[in-house]
Amino acid sequence: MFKDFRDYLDNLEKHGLLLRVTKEVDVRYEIAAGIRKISDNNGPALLFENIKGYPGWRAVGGLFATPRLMAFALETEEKEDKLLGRYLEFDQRRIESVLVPSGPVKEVILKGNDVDLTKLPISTYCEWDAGPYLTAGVEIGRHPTTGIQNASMIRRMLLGKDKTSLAAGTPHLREMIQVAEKQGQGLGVATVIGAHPALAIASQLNAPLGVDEMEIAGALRGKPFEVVKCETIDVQVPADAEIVIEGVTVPGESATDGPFGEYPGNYVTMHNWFVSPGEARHDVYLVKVTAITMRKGAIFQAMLTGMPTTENQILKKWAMAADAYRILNRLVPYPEDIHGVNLTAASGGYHLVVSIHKRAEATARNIIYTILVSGMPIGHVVVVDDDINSYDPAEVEWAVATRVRADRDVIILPPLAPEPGAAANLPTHMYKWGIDATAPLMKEPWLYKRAIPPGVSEVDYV
Ligand SMILES: [Mn+2]
Repeated sequence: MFKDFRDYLDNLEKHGLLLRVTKEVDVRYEIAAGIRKISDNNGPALLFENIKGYPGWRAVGGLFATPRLMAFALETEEKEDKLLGRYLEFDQRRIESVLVPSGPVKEVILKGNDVDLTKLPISTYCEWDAGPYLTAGVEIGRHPTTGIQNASMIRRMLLGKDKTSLAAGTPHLREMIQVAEKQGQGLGVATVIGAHPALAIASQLNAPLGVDEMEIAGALRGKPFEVVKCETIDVQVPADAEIVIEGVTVPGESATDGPFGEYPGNYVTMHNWFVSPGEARHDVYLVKVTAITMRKGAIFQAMLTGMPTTENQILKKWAMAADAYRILNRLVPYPEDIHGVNLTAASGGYHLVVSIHKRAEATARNIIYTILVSGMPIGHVVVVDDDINSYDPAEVEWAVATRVRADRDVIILPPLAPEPGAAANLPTHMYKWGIDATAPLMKEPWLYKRAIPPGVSEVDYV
């Protein structure tokens, strides 16, 4: 069990999963390029110790860049079923946070004119990005009426020494900002950078509004988060975080944001978000930063998104798969009939492949319909039989190639209202399809079986 963020980094290094980079790097593209390279080469995560123009600063990046790194953060094995199973162990559990008077995050407190985000090594990531972005922060806010906190991750464009955008794509934070604005106030939002990894992991779960994801994070790490009060806003944050940026949304004002290379793999601007066909949405909020608190020698965290596969797709992959599993668990008569639930990282999270033990012909279709209208941001569902490994793209392709009758098994839904978190300038959120790539139930099942000679595993001469 990791004690805190630094202990987690120490453990990563001990296991060869964190590399110190002493070569000087620029926050403009160079940190991102390093993370890109390790994302494409199965790690390790990187600790940049020499950042041009930011003497004394260190920045870690790519912490969740590979399934191996995720498995390490989750303290489980790097196997699809183990990773999903780990989420299903903790996603319904809670351990309440404990308020403490102070903690390391208060070692440095900057307020008023001392607030200057340009002194933090905030990266610019992809070629056409509009500017530097905060990407690895967990945004924590408190619901103005219920008083319950919420944790999620949202991109934040740097707009000045004390200003950022807040492109509130996650529905709960957006809801809280809207409630505050109706009361004529801004919402206090704390950006937590460099906390115990359970916080970032739990922030990706689809917990209902009214559930504090930090309590799920407590359940994941097996002990409560110790939290301290922020200096300038009514929010509580992990006492041992590296950096906390406190800010307040400015009611009635919107911010510019993007283009920014996002999780679908392309650039996402805000003017083409939509709530229904043709209806533009402009809820990019402006945040005025009111304080920055830090540990001494704080370690910054960079996080790459953009073209899959990056830590963004990996970080949400099993959180979303667990959500899909919970939905399907209620749908099929026998939960053990669900063999694999693969939210593919390579699709940016838009493809779900489900393998099932099929007892009734309609089950695959029911799975497709149910997931596509569930409100999850999944655009395409492929259902395969349990003799197909849903995590192996080649096996899935073979099932699609040999078990699909296009006139019957390709299901195209009429346009749907986009789900609350719809975030991309892509058709995926409204125009959805599924493929039933299961073989029909029949008396001669060998018709659809893979043709393989028996005894391959006993061959010992090659
Ligand atoms: Mn939430």
